[in-house]
Amino acid sequence: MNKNLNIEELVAADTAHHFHPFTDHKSFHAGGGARVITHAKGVYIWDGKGNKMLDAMAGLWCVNVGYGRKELAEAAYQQMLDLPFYNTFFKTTTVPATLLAEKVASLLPERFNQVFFVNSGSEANDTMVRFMRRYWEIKGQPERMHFIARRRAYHGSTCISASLGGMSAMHSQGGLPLPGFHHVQEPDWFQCGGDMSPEEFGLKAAKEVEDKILELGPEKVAAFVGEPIQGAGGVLVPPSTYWPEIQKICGKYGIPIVADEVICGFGRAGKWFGHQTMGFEPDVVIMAKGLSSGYQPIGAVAISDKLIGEFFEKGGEFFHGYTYSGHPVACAVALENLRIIEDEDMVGNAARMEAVVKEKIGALADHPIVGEVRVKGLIGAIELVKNKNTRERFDDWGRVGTICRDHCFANNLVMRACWDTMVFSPPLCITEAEIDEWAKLARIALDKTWADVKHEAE
Ligand code: PXG
Repeated sequence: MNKNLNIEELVAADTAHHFHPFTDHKSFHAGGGARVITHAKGVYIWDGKGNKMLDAMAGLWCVNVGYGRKELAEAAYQQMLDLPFYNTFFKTTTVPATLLAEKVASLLPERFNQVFFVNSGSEANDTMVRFMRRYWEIKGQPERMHFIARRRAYHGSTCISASLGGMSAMHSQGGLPLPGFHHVQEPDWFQCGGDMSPEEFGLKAAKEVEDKILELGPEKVAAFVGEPIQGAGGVLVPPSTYWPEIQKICGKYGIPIVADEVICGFGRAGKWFGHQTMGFEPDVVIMAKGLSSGYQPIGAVAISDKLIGEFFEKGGEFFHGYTYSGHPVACAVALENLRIIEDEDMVGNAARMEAVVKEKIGALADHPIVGEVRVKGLIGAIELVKNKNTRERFDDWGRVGTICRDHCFANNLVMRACWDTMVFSPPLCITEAEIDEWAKLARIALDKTWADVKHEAE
């Protein structure tokens, strides 16, 4: 870090020139500008004012190996010296792109042997949509153009991936979703399950997928797309009945399942991939984030042998790719990242730490403002409610979550608010002592939030 950095000047320059993503610009420009993050180590980040914060979000659900891993910087440095760029178009490859494709295929279930590289989760989903539509053309079923996804799903921010996602706020701007994208009930028992048991609700949510297939006509559906656990939607861990039923329904109508593993992949939910944790078998797997632990922008789409076999046999050229598909530096870093995850058994650590998080963060369920704590591996959520027993929310959904998030920040803890759901996804290297500290900081933030809004519950 540049020790002579003048943070006030930097913040002023940022406000003057930096057009930020996912930011309320009116309040941003009226307020004190951006928080500057200057450096990080392990599970901690530091801001320009010298505050050290426990990052229970791993950046943006992505820094799986934790911050400050020198090996990753060295892998990038060495690759930049050897070959900073070459493309992977027109029957060309580079060493790291090939080795990474081989490695990713080896980590996935056996039926996956072909991996397409992109630069982000959004591009991965765009690629998947182009692939699936082309696949069905090749199969002589060009009318299969329609995708079924869930409300509150997040699949990215390009026109296609935002259309595929089910975020109503994103759809409210610029004429989205584009035609061909349909959304059904998200498997959120806590918010939407009413008097049903979670298992009953899981079946009901899955039934909506079948209803939508029949409404559109099975012969028009290209694929069903879902995150094994919806992340930005509020860490919605589906009831145990949900995914097996989805598998049955999609099997019945011959509709491929796409698992968007951008958050759940690479150990997050306690196994290498979220579909393994949740117990279903996708035909396509979407990856990004944990693939490089965020040290480089890279994503990937893996396609099962069944789909790719027919595609290769009859497809000819697929007119699709990005300049930086399989970028050698990003691939070299991702390879080293996967080596670290494997050698240091970080997937095993996520599985082991699940019990510790359940014990320590789970203990917050006794708090008057907490309606539920749910945890799978190292991803989870804390629901903020007005009434614990009825699961009733506070008015103006999202307001209390923002209050709590601000109290977290003020107490040197990073957790994200998805409406009134506090979500977490810490680095997979987190230790018991760090989870202990996180739980203490979280309780302080909950106490302060409750003090602010308690009168509304009385
Ligand atoms: N799929 C999933 C499941 C994601 O979580 C994407 C695709 C898109 O990836 P890129 O790399 O294009 O951003 C994501 C990204 C949030 C938040 O507010 C979550 C994401 C991105 C930005 C904000 O929690 N997830």
